[in-house]
Amino acid sequence: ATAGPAKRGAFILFEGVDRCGKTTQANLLVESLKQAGHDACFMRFPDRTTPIGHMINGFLRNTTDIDDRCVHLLFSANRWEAESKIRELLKAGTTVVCDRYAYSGVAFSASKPGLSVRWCKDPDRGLPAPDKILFLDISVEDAMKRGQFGEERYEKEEFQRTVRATFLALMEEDKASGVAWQLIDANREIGSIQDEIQKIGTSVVGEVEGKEIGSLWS
Ligand code: FDM
Repeated sequence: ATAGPAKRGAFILFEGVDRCGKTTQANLLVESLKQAGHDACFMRFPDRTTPIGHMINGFLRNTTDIDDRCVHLLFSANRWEAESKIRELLKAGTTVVCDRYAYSGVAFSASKPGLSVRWCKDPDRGLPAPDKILFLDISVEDAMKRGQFGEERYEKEEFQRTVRATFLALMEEDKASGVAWQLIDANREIGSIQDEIQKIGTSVVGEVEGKEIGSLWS
């Protein structure tokens, strides 16, 4: 008997406004998947460790100014430089849990005047598509109760409100095409959010068997 095709990993994204708890929950999901015997790893964008990531970091920390469209392309390039690694991990059976991806790319850039959603989506078209997008939703008001935003460029109340609205619009727009968004009420105890996400994560890992890795926005 020949073994069937190796079971691939799932590609699970966490998206949301600042202070919604994405990073905490993404790490908790990786741990619980590993405890259940799955291969899983944490990844985040922007990846500030690469040369492109250094440029992005300087922009976010306000040490350098970069044109809005130019920085949008850098964020996208920062994903493309990880593309083959993501595909290899998924093919090898590792579930990739990712803190922000192209949806953040669009939500943040298209919240600026003059940048359309369509223009913002184009550079990321063709990247590995997620099997699930967990949108950790919290009002900006409630997010701010968790402590003031920091000093980075986008950590401003008004801008974050616009970003949340853009995220919700992207989710709405995707409804017809069956993209697997899941809205999570993030204004709860860490433990109960974790329980909900663990159930979703476990079922997604089971569902990808035999399913090809998709291609973003194409
Ligand atoms: N961000 C993140 C973008 O503007 N575009 C992108 O493509 C991505 C991935 O960068 F304000 C923004 C979102 C956030 C900042 O913050 C990165 P964290 O705290 O490292 O996630």
